[in-house]
Amino acid sequence: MGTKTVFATLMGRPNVGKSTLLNQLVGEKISIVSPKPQTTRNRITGILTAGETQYIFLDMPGFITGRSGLGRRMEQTVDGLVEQAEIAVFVAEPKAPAERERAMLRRLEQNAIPTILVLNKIDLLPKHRLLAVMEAWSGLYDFLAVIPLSARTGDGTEILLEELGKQAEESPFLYDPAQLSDQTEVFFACEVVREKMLLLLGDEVPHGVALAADSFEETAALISIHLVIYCGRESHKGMIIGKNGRKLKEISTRAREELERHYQKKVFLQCFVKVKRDWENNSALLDRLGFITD
Ligand SMILES: Nc1nc2c(ncn2[C@@H]2O[C@H](COP(=O)(O)OP(=O)(O)OP(=O)(O)O)[C@@H](O)[C@H]2O)c(=O)[nH]1
Ligand SMILES: [Mg+2]
Repeated sequence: MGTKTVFATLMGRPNVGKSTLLNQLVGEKISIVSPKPQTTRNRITGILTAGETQYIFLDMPGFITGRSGLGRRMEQTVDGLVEQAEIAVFVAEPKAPAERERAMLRRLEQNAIPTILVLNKIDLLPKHRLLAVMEAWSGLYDFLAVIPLSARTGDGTEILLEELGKQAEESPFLYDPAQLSDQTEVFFACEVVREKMLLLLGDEVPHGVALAADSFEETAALISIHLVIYCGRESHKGMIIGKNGRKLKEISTRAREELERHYQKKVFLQCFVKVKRDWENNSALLDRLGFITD
């Protein structure tokens, strides 16, 4: 038998666990994760090659209503990916469907997109409540399958892969089987720093930053990365840097440690904070920062 491929687009409201699921499926951290909604801002591709099947997963921002230039681009990314999806993996928390979720299902229906429903975070749900939740969702769409799952523990992911495998079509592999993602190392480094900011700073500040690499140099022994953190306000810059530079040091140390584990190499990481007023609405800068819509 020949090789097969399947494209699966992970979609759902912010914070339901799409990126955690992507990482669990691929078996490595590809997409950053945080307890704060709107963590993912771009399309992130993860690749799993198992036997003769190559699964290509697309992670993306959650369903949001974009208010800033950045928010609108995130919303457009979602809209484009929803409508172009080959197979949708609709991720939701195991509770009653919200209006936004119903609206998205209607969009999928209009575009006749085959959809698998994943009810994630079942590790948090008492078992006896699962059936009622599954019933509440099942009537909303002619799902290919409804799969309760825990992206955190990995429970249920085999069933999801099995269902997706049924949808795979004969095709040569589109990526080298050793490849896990198509994102650049520079982008990943910026994302890891942004994740640490989401984890270590309050709500407002990390949502108001964007990162770009000034330089990324790799030698046999060391990766040296210089990043710029753009923020919109002088007060945010102060919070990012912290008293005596302590906060920024903590952010960069945590990011460096993770990048060293990821690259299996020593990393030198320097982050420089710059105020760029209203960057979220600066179209040229958004282009440069890679917020290109799909
Ligand atoms: N208990 C539990 N927590 C989970 C599970 N999956 C994800 N989480 C947590 O849910 C939070 C959000 O996870 P993400 O993977 O960042 O969610 P997302 O859907 O990608 O969010 P956005 O990128 O903001 O749209 C994080 O704190 C995760 O650790 C799960 O199966 N069980
Ligand atoms: Mg995400």
